Amino acid sequence: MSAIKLHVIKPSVNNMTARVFVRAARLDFTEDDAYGKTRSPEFLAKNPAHLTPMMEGDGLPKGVMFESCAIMQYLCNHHHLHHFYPTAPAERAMIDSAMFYIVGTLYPYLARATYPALGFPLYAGEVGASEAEPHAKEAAQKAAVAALAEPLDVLHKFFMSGKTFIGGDHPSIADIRLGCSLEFLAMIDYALPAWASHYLKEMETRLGAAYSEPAADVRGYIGWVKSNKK
Ligand SMILES: N[C@@H](CCC(=O)N[C@@H](CS)C(=O)NCC(=O)O)C(=O)O
Repeated sequence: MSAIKLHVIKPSVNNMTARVFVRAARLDFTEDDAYGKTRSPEFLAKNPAHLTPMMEGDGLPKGVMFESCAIMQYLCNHHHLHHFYPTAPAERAMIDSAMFYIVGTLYPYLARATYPALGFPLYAGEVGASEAEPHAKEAAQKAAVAALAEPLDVLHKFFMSGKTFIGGDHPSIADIRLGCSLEFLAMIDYALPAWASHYLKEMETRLGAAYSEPAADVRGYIGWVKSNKK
């Protein structure tokens, strides 16, 4: 039996991140489709946060863990996958810095910009999730789209700074998190800067089927939502 069991929701880029990683790292894993199951008593008993990706793994104190980036960090540490997550403290610090910036700054803008169109629930307390008038929701969504440019520029100029990837000449776990996140921007036909389109192509070329296979689920979902809107 595989040591790693991933519980995933396939149209999600948070999930795509973990799904690409286990494939790229050639780990032995199984996947369970958790769509519609995350609030079930069985799932909640394992993971009260009801979030996917969730990984079941031997030796984890609670038997499971969640958060896409933490899953990648743990698996890199456990399997000594230094080409995805360098061990030198200064190099690792840059990967961590980029990854926290992606999930803490870029992704909240990206979610506010794309979730309404994707039909995904927005986070409580946000305009999009409130009883606000449609014009207020639209204004909030537009503001989020406009806000994306700055973190994208920082990721390019500061973290990549002339290299192909944040990880240098090989995609790191921060790159996997970034590439997967950017996939959702197709939902709103966001005009990616040229460097980002090139970067996504490089990610897919370098990681091959490890990237393309989970990407197909996200792209398929986006295509399906778009075709239903016509
Ligand atoms: N920061 C988390 C976000 C995880 C997340 O939001 N997962 C959503 C799918 S995109 C989920 O599982 N939702 C199901 C639920 O809340 O019941 C990560 O990167 O793993």
